[in-house]
Amino acid sequence: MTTADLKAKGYAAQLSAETLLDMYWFMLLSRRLDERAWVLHRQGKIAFHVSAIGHEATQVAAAFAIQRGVDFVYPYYRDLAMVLALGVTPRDFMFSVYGKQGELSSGGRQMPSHWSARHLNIVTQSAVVASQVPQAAGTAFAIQYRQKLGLVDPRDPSKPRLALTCLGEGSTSQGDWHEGMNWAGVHKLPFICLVQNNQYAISVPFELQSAVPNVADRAAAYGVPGVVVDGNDVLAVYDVMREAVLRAYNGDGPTLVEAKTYRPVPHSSDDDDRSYRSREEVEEWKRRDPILRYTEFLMAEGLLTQHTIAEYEDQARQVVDEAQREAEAAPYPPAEAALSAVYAPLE
Ligand SMILES: Cc1ncc(C[n+]2csc(CCOP(=O)(O)OP(=O)(O)O)c2C)c(N)n1
Ligand SMILES: [Mg+2]
Repeated sequence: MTTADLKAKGYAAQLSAETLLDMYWFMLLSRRLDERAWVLHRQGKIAFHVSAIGHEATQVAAAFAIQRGVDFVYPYYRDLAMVLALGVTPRDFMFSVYGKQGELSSGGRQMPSHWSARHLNIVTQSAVVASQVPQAAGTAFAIQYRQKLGLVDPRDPSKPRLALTCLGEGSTSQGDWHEGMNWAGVHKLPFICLVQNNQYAISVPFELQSAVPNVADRAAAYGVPGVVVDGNDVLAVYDVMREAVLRAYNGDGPTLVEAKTYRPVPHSSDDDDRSYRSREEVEEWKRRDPILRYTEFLMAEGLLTQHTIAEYEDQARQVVDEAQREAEAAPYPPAEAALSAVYAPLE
C-alpha cells in the first residue's frame, strides 16, 4: 500500500485546513506521549502502560465527528488519542501513569488509561471489558427519553445528543456487548459503537473470537447498520463516523462502526508479542502507519512542509517534557486518600 492513498471525500472534504491540522496535532501528540510512557516504563518510573499506538487515526476521527466535550463518551483503555482530542490533557495522562495526587480519572486509584472526566462527559469504565457498552446504551436511552419528554431540544448542540462507546474486537465476545447492541437496536437509540479491530485480543487472533470475518456483520442481528472502515485512514473514519453521528442526531438510530487497524506494539507493558505473531506481520502493518499516511496526505495538499512538521514535533516534545516534569514533581496521594470517595461519610 502506498501512503499517499488518503483522499478527502464526503464529509472529510468539508473539513477546513485548520481542522485537518488540529487532527494531525492530536494524532502526533498522542503518539509522542505514548512513546514516552513506554520509555518511562522501561526506566522503571511507571508501573504500567497500555498503548494507543496505531489507533490514532480511528480515535481522533471519531472524536472530531461528535460534539466534543458535550456528547457522552464511554471510551476504553486504548483511547489515549481520542480522549486527548476530547480535552484530556497530557498532564492528566502523565499524572495517570505516575498515579500522582490529583489524578483526573480516579485520584490515582484505577489503573492508568481508564479514562474519566466529568467536565467532558467521559464516563468512567470498569476494567471488565465491554461493560461500558450497556452503560453507554443506557445513557443513549436517557438522552432519547429526555428528548421525547420535551425536556431537551434534540437540535441543541450544547446538550448531549448521543453516546459513543469504544471497545476492541475481542471484547465483542462478551455478553455485555450483545446486550448493549440489542438494547440500542430495539429502541433505535442515539448510540454509536466503535469497534477498534486490531486483530488481536492480547494473544488471541480474531479468527478465534468470531466465525464471521467482520464484527460489523453481526450488526444486522440487532437491526443496526454495520460499517467496516480502514481504521488507519483518518479521513475515511471521519466520513463513516460523521454519517453515524448525523443518524444519531436525526433520530435515525444506532450504528456499529468497525475500524480495521493494528497495534504494532505489545498489548501492554506486561506483554511480549513475539510469542504470538511474526515480526514480518508487524513490519507490514507499520508501513500502513496512520500518522505516516496522514502526513503524506497533508504534504501533498500543501498543508504541511518539512519545516512545519519539525515545528509540530518540537511543540509535541515540549508539551510531553513539561507534562512529565509536572507529574514527576507532584506528590503521591497520602495513604489515607485510599479511603476517601469510597464510602459516604457517616452522618
Ligand atoms: C471480562 C474480561 N475478560 C478478560 C479481561 C482481560 N483483558 C484485558 S484487555 C483484554 C484483551 C481485549 O482485547 P480487545 O477487545 O481486542 O481489545 P484490544 O486490547 O486489542 O484493543 C483482555 C482479555 C478483562 N479485562 N475483562
Ligand atoms: Mg483487539
